[in-house]
Amino acid sequence: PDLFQAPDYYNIDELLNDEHRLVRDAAREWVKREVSPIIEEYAQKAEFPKQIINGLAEIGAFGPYIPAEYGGAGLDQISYGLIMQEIERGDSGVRSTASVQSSLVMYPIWKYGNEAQRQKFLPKLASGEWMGSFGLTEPDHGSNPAGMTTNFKDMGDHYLLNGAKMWISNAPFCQVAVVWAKSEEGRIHGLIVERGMEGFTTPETHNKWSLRASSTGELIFDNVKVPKENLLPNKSGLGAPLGCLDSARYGIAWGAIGAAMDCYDTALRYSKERMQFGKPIGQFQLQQKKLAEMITEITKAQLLAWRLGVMRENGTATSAQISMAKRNNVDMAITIARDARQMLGGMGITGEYSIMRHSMNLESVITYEGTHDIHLLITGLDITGLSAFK
Ligand code: TGC
Ligand code: FAD
Repeated sequence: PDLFQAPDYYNIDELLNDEHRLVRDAAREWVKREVSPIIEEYAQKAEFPKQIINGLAEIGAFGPYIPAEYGGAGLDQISYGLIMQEIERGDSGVRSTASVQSSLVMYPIWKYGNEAQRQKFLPKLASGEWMGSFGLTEPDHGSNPAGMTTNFKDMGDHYLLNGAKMWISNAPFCQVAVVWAKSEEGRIHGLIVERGMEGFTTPETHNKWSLRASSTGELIFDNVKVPKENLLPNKSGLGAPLGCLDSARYGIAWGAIGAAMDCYDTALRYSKERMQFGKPIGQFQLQQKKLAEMITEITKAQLLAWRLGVMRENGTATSAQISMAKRNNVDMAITIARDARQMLGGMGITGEYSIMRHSMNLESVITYEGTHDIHLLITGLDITGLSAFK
């Protein structure tokens, strides 16, 4: 059984309203019931558990903050964050699937799409009937998406799309892909590419040691005819995909707390049960130091995420503030995962416990949605006004 007990050292529950707690508890119960019992097996066999798609939709994980008129859950930013926290407590790969669907596929269609596109795509994405992917990264352009070479030409009655995207979450089974490509004038636009369009393929990426329960692949466009009505009309330029990343990175700042909580809770319980030298290992100062630092860092990360959520909700959070939270909280989680794994000794490397899986997953989380170093440079730019990228 999943014995997880969420730490709340500073009584952060008091900062939440009834709806937040309700949404959080429903997600927590669902993860215990539907994710924890199966996720290790799926990670071991490197497969996304498709049977959880309906459940993800039911707990509001697909478009938590998208208005109900489009099938979204119509929740606020704190509820969105709490759902991500609970899902990532189960597995970062499952949270990735939800992040991509919500913030990288539904968000751009909602914000940059027209009414017909919203009506056509959002309800089916919210229910999980259709799954989406987001193609920004290319084989030769990761941290610097402005250099992308994927492009489309205006052929009169349609666009002709060519190029390739790499490292795309959900790609192998997506029904729709929001793809960022350059026009003949070199301006970046978002196009909705649908499975079945001729010349569009999505080969899976194999042999990952991280995020194994999430399906990753390529998006390849070989003279794909994209109907003109599939171009997102209301925003273009690099700021369009980066705006989606703001929303996803905010969710990751919360999600990482979930992974860290699970590692801490597991290590704490183990430290009280595991006897060495005639004592529980939790009685040794070196192990207490690890646990005490973990709960301190989790508490700081919770406060950062909560405050950022309040600022997101009232529309004042800056992209640089989001970068700080994503970077800090993922780094916090990966450090805790590593220390927690050591506390379990040999047992820590097995699939009997979730820690090694979290630890490996977080290697992707610290890389995608902007690497650890890129986010540091975004903070550097924000405080000095000097860009290290240009
Ligand atoms: P720069 O000149 O700074 O900006 C270009 C334009 O964009 C605007 N902008 C933003 N707008 C909205 N939100 C943001 N966060 C923004 N950041 C910048 C900016 O104002 C400007 O607008 P305008 O109107 O003046 O043109 O761009 P740059 O080329 O110098 O690049 C900056 C840099 C390096 C920070 C950016 O390229 C970056 O963030 N790189 C990291 C790439 C990245 O995060 N890729 C993620 C791919 S998706 C993914 O990983 C999904 S994982 C899936 C999962 O969760 O499972
Ligand atoms: P690079 O950009 O080549 O970076 C290599 C190293 O160089 C990094 O350490 C980086 O920090 C450093 N570096 C780069 N530029 C600088 C600089 N200016 N100064 C200092 N250091 C620098 N992308 C999508 O579009 N959609 C997805 O759904 C998606 N899902 C993903 C899922 C997984 C499992 C993974 C691993 C990645 C995913 N990505 C996705 C891609 C991800 O966003 C990129 O991997 C990431 O942005 C880094 O790009 P890169 O791998 O090309 O590394």
